[in-house]
Amino acid sequence: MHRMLFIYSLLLLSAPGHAAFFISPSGSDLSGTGTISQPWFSLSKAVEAANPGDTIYLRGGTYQYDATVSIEKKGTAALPFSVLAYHDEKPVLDFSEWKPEDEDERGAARGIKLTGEYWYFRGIEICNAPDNGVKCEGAHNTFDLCVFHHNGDSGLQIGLNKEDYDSNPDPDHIAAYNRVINCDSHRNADPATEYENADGFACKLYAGKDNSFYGCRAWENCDDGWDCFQTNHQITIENCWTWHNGDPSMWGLESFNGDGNGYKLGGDDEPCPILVKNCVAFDIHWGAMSAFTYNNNAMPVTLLNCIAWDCSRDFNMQDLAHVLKNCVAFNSTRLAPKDLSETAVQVNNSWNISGITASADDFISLDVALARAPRNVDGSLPDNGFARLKAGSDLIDKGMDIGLPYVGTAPDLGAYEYGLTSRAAFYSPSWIDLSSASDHRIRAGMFDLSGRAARSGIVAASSGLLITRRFDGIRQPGTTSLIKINKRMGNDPAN
Ligand SMILES: [Ca+2]
Ligand SMILES: [Ca+2]
Ligand SMILES: [Ca+2]
Ligand SMILES: [Ca+2]
Repeated sequence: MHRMLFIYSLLLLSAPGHAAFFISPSGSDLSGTGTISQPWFSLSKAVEAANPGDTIYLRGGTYQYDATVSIEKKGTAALPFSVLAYHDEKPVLDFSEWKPEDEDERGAARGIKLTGEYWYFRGIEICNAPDNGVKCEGAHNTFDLCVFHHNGDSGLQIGLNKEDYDSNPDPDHIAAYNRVINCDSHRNADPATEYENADGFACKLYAGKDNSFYGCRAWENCDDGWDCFQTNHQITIENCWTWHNGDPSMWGLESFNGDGNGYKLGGDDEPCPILVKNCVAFDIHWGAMSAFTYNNNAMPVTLLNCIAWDCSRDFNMQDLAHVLKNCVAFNSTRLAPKDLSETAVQVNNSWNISGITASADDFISLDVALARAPRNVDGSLPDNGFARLKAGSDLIDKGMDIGLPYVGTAPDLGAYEYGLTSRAAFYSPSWIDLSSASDHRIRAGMFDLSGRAARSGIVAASSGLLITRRFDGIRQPGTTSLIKINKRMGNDPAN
């Protein structure tokens, strides 16, 4: 059958009148105009020019900055600011040329300090800041596909401090409602404070409501992978991996106070509701530190389908009625349930079920090289067999139905359901109306502004019929997406 493929329609879904600004490592704040042909150099310059709804594009290459990029402006849900890598380019914000004069200056020397609201960052690498790569004290912000590494304190830290929290008239809604999606944070370390503070991701020291992490990895940080110390609002950590934090041998022979937990889920007797699900921790060996620790949280922590292996302690959940369901532990020095409180609610964990044995043999691979492999093209964690159950594992179908999707007769133990090929839809679904002048099938693909395919699908259309197609892959409601629709002529059912 004769077929012809052509672009049927190209729609840019952004409200008219919103500006796009460009920066480039070879740009100039003095002679540039912020256009693609005459970009600026500094992100600060573009932030200064932007209004709500505008987009700042970062061309690829390394930007050497020597001062904090302060972002204070507030967008709205309908008019967010966007700071995006341009297409598939790789912008790196490198703060290594910044040499603070003293410890006071260093302690405030963040790469980006964000007190603004509704900022969406995508595809940006932030490294070598003397303090945090990013310190987020704002709300409703999103970090998507960003990488934080070799910073002098935590890669990304969300929170205030007790003084600012206590003195703020509305503290619960600042440092709040931030989302961290598909980000990596590694090799952050704070030699200036004897390596005791630099975590991969910190949501600590008085963060506000409802911060969440999804699809992120933290490894080889001198302190913890995740740290939720001293905060008291809901934090959700989902589908994340961490390993090999707190290893003093990585940082020379200087005085070393790194903790080296995987997920530190509380601190200092503050009550903090924390939900951790489908998360992985391994190779957590230094000190007597733990893959998952409640760390004196004054509220019970909930752990669903989490897994730990090769750790000093796997699940350190004492004192309270913590909830652990469908979790797996093996090959640790102090195996669960050794460090679980007597009141912990334990349901269908690998150590609760007689007749099964959790071991490396249950998995396709536990190779760290696969854990640190490049992400899938849509930004999700690499789907290469790492931490995935293999056929015949006795952990399959041994879980309890806790409302997560599953296949087979029951949910499996551990982070990933055997045979479940579709990735969890994280983003809110969107619906797009298509109409067709004649009978044919339409291939509709959705791309984000970096040119990355988010979702695609085939729609069978009849003449004059308005059809509605659901897409689960749009990055954020209200932000700009690109829809490309290819129409295939004829009625070839194969397409
Ligand atoms: Ca510490
Ligand atoms: Ca820490
Ligand atoms: Ca087994
Ligand atoms: Ca199953």
